Order: sequence, then C-alpha cells, then structure tokens
Amino acid sequence: MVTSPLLPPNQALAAPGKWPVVGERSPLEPTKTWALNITGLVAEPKSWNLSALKQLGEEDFIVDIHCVTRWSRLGVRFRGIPLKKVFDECAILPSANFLSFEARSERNHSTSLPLKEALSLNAIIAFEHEGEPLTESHGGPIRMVVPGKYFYKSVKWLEKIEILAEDKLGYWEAENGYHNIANPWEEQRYVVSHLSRKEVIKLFATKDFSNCDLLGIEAESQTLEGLNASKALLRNAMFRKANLQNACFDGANLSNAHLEGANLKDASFKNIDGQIADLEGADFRGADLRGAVFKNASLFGATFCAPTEAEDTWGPVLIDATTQFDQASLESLSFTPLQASYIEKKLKGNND
Ligand SMILES: Nc1nc2c(c(=O)[nH]1)N[C@H]1C(S)=C(S)[C@@H](COP(=O)(O)O)O[C@H]1N2
Ligand SMILES: [Mo]
Repeated sequence: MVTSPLLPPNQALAAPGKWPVVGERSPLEPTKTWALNITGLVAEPKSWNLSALKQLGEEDFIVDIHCVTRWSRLGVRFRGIPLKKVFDECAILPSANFLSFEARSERNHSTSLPLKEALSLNAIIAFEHEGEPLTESHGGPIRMVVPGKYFYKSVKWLEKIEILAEDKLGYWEAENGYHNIANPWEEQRYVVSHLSRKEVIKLFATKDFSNCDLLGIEAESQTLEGLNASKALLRNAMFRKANLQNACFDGANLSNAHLEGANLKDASFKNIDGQIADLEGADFRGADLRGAVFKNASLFGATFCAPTEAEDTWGPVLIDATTQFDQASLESLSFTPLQASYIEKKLKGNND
C-alpha cells in the first residue's frame, strides 16, 4: 500500500467509489423549499432560494475529505458556490469574527468556524458531487464542504449561516467532545476527559462503566477484566494493553478508542436496546480477539493492521474460529479494503 503525502496522520483511504454516510441520514421536511439564510452581523439579513444562489456563479472544486473516524477520500469533485461569493453580496459588519452553520435537521445540527478561516480555506456551498446532485443522505440539496478540516465542520442540509462576534460551539463540539479546531494534520480530533484522576481510579475499582460518559478516559495497561461498559461513551478512550477480557461493550461508543495490544478475549461488541456498538476509527492492532463477538457493530475506519510491514509495531491481531464478525460489521469495514481483507484472511484461519 502506498501512503500518500496527501493523507493526514492515521487516516486511511476509503475504497474507490465508496462514501460512508456519517451522522444524521436525512434532513427535516426535505420537500419544503430550500433557502440559504444569512443572519447576525450583516447590515441586512439575506435569503436566497437555490436557483438564485446558483446564479451567483457555480464552480467546480477538487477537495480532499478527511473524516474524524479515520477514512479519507482524495480528489473529490464538488460543484457549488464559494462562500466568499455569497459574502460579497452581504454587508458584513466589522465586528464579525465567527460563523455558525446550521442544518435543517431533527437535532438542529450545527458547527462553527472563524470567519477568516472559512474564507482562507475556501469553504464551498455545494450542490453536486462528481457531476450529480448531492444525494439526500450526503446533504442534498445543499451542504457545506470545508477543505482542510475534519469533515464534521461540513454541515449537511445547510439552511442558515449566522455571523457572530463570539464563537458558538456546534453540536459535536459543545456536547460530544469534538475538537473545535479540527485540523486533520494536527490530529485535533477530540478534547480530553473531564474526569479527575481520583474519580477515574474509583471507577476502575467498580468495573462498571455502563451508561457513563467517559470521553478520552486513560486506562492504558489497566486490569479491567469483566468490565461492564454497556452503552458507555468511550470516544477516544485509551485502553492500550489493557486487560479487557470478557468485557461488555454492547451499545458502547468506542469511536477512535485505542485498543492496541489489549486483551479482548471473549469481549462483546453487540447491539443492545436498538443501539449498536460504534467502533468507528478504533484501533485494534495487536489485540487478542479470540472469542470476541462483533454484531451489528460499526467499523468504518477501524484499524486491525498497519498499512505497511514497516509500520507494524503491534504485531498481528489474534483471531481464531471463536471470533465472530457478523455480515453487518464486515460490511462497515469494507470501506477500508486493506482492513477488510486482513480480517477476512484471519477468519479463514491464516493467523500468521
Ligand atoms: N446536518 C448534519 N451535518 C453533518 C453531520 C450531521 O450529523 N448532521 N455529520 C458531520 C460529520 S461528523 C461528517 S463526517 C460529515 C459526513 O458527511 P457524509 O455523511 O456525507 O459522509 O457530515 C457532517 N455534517
Ligand atoms: Mo465525521
């Protein structure tokens, strides 16, 4: 495998032609007329319907997409209007510093950017992808595409841009610990745990993390055999070399968690109460997965092997006939072909 200088650290290419849907899958009231509203620090609020907006002058852009869950797509063609062109039509007040992008979606999804950065990165209000109108699940009919940031800074179903003096944290950034700067070259994925060391030690003793919000918890090399982490929020958790034998991660969110070299013998990653185990971007290199069960788990961007032998510092994942991946879990892994074929080979018994 060729590692591209265009690929930020710890990202992998999605399979050609594959584009995972991440986050919300549909907008609210898709058939209601779409308009882009500019509010806040402008001399006068503005509103464009889509055809008026397109008349400002559509252009083609080639963009690299980097999702925080570790998949990237390089050289993707979008068609739309540069944000700058829209702002040229608005008399933005001198006190303006930040932009809040808001979606017409059930949870009122939003994200923010500094005004200067949105312009210098050449943010795009996009309508088309590879010559076709954006599909609904990918933000059609109108979404942001912000090059040079993790993709969570690119709102789908854009309805409003609010121009602000102070930053207003977005959905992922305010409530879910996502990094507000989101520079993929600096790996600004998540902020760290809010728990004190004392609280963490107490929690380790109980071996019960169920339903807890433990974003970024530090548990490297900890002995947590039989841990109950059902429905726990463990994004970016550090479990390197931890003993997690028999642990239950049913319905847990382990996206971008570090599980390198962990003992995950007989661990469970199933769905529970309609909630799947989210393992997007999690790192399982060198882990012991004998007897582990993956059922309906989301494995977009998960890592089981290094891209090259030279980078293989963790050694092989241990998988045998007792390891179970169901079809749905394998399907989500198929977006990163190298990982999918590695697991397939292992499941066939080639465990060298
Ligand atoms: N309205 C809305 N926009 C959103 C999200 C969302 O959940 N709702 N998810 C964000 C995240 S985390 C990513 S990676 C991209 C995913 O876009 P895609 O589904 O087209 O791949 O959209 C971003 N924009
Ligand atoms: Mo994302």
